[in-house]
Amino acid sequence: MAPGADAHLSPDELAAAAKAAARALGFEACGVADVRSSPEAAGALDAWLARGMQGEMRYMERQAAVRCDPQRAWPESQSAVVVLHNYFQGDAEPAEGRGRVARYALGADYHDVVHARLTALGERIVAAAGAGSFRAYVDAGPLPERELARRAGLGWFGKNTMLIHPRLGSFTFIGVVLTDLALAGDAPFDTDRCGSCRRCLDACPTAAFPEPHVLDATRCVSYLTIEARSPMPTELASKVGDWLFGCDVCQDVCPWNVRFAEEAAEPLYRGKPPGEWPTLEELVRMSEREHEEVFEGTALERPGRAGLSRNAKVVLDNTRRGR
Ligand code: B12
Ligand code: SF4
Ligand code: SF4
Repeated sequence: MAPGADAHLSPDELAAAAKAAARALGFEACGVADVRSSPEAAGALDAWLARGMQGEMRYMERQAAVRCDPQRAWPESQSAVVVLHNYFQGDAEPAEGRGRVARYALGADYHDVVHARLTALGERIVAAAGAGSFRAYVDAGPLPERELARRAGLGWFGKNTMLIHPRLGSFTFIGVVLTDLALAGDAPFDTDRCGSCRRCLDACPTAAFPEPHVLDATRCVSYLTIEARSPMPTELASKVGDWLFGCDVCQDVCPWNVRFAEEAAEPLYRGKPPGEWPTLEELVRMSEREHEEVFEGTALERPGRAGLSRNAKVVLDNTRRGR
């Protein structure tokens, strides 16, 4: 392993400085993970890909080798500072004539919000050390973010595959700052606190869990409404119900969220009032320009006008059938 950048502070002092900076920037939890590759995570990812559960998400195949080895993403990296940002919004009921939007997408695009904050975090770590460099990742890069969060002591993998923090629940984004500085690592979260519960598995509207801890993305409403570009398979479309974008069902039923999820402190994650969202009928008719005007800067840009219009038609059909 190449020697890390020369810091003025000890690994313990640097880790403490990073955690204080993360708190000051509004992250609810922060831990430090080592950046070694993970054979278990690589095995889980390979098995998932071999079963074709990634569907049209070709980037998951292309990046497979890099995904479980942060040092292939950035060879100089020595430590991963991992943070959680709570985005929970209590009541996310849509208004009459509108579809349901997953809570993570109600406000500003988290890629922008978290990335800006991670950059500030990286700068503060480097400033505290007096040396070094960093790279910030949230969702868009080829990192095993849940595995890094578990290794940083931030939670366990629920049967619904979510990273669950014992005091925050799972309505959190995971952000990662890789740095070439050496920071003292935290103890990995090694216990599974799901016990005999299986509420998420039973509640999933499309039966997307072939077994606990494994999600067949090709059946998941989140994939079908956000990532997939093809028309929705008829068998699944009728089960999507009123979800226009994403899905929160397997998190809503989780006791760890029922008990601990609190309204996000971050105002940027708050959505506009339910009555101000476009109606399903409006979404079906919307032009490219209107789509851009309404959804610019939000996660709803991802499926594009065609994707959202497809979803709106599915929800309209389901509503008419009384689902
Ligand atoms: C592809 C993807 C999806 C796909 C597939 C989801 C999935 N479960 O795999 C789809 C489009 C369906 C999706 C949906 C959602 N997603 Co998504 N998604 C991702 C992405 C880009 C990669 C995930 C991945 O690698 N999947 C492949 C499978 C095999 O990996 P996995 O189940 O996560 O398992 C990994 C680890 O758990 C570990 N592992 C698994 N088993 C074992 C066993 C052992 C012994 C060990 C050591 C390790 C290990 O290794 C695996 C490979 O890294 C990540 C961002 C990132 N770069 O990581 C976000 C991410 C997972 N998504 C996120 C979110 C918020 C969502 C949604 C809630 C959005 C919504 N409301 O609609 C849903 C949740 C659905 C669900 N129950 O998972 C967050 C999750 C935050 C959290 N607290 O867990 C992430 C981390 C993005 C972020 N930076 O915040 N997503
Ligand atoms: S997000 Fe919805 S569709 Fe996807 S696994 Fe969870 S409950 Fe099932
Ligand atoms: S609903 Fe139950 S089984 Fe599913 S993730 Fe939560 S605690 Fe685990």
